[in-house]
Amino acid sequence: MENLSVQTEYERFAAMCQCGLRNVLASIENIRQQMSLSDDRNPFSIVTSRIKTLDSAIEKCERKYGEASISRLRSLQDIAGVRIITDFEDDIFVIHDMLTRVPTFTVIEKNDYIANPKPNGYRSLHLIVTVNIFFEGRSRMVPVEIQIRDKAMDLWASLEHIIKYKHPNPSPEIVGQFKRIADSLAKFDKDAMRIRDEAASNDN
Ligand code: 0O2
Repeated sequence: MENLSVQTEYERFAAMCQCGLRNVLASIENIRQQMSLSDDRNPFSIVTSRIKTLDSAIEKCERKYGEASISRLRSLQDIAGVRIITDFEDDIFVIHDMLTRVPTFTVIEKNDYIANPKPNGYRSLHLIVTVNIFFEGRSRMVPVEIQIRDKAMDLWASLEHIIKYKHPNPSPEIVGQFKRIADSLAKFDKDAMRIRDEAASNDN
C-alpha cells in the first residue's frame, strides 16, 4: 500500500518535472536552430533527455540518504534531465553562456567537473535550472538538470557507467585504469581544439 502511494506520488511529481523538461527542450531547440543560421560551426552536436524511472530515483535516494521517502524523492533535482553533447570542449562553455541568458528558466546551481574533475576522472558541466510550469491549475517551479559534455567525456562516462552498473565495487586497479583513460581523453580534447584552430589559421 505504502509502495503504491510512493509510486502514485512519484508519477505525479515526474509529470510536473516533464512539463519543465519540455519547456527547457523547446528553449534549447530554439537556440540550436538560431545558431544553425550562422556560418559558424554549431556548438550543439546531440541533445537527449530522460525522466528518471522510479527504480533509479529510489536507488539514488537510498544511496544518498539511506531512505526513499516521498519527500526525499521530491528533493531530487535530476528527475528531469537533458544531456547536450558537443564536438569540442570549449563549445561546452559557449552553450553554458547561452543557457544562463535564456529568460524561460534560471540557473540555480553549477558544478564544473571539467575545471574540477571527480577523483575517478569524470568530467562534465552540470547545471540545475528551475522552470515555471502551469500544472493542476497553478503555477509551480520545478528543477531540470542539464549536463553538458563533449564527445570524449561522453564516451568515457558511458563506458564507466556500463562497467560500474555491472560491477558496483570495482577494484582500485580498474578505477586507476579509468582515471588514466580520463586523463588521456582530457589531453585528446586539448589537442583536438589546437588542431581545429591550426587548421582554421591555415585557411586565413
Ligand atoms: P543517471 O544514470 O544519470 O540517472 P550524487 O550525489 O553525486 O550521486 P548529484 O548530487 O545529483 O548526485 O550530483 P552529481 O554527482 O553532480 O550528478 C549526478 C549525475 O551525474 C549522475 O546521475 C550521472 O548522470 C552523472 N555522473 C556523476 N558522476 C558520475 C561518474 O562518476 N560516472 C558517470 N558515468 N556519471 C556520473 P545519476 O542519478 O547517478 O545517474
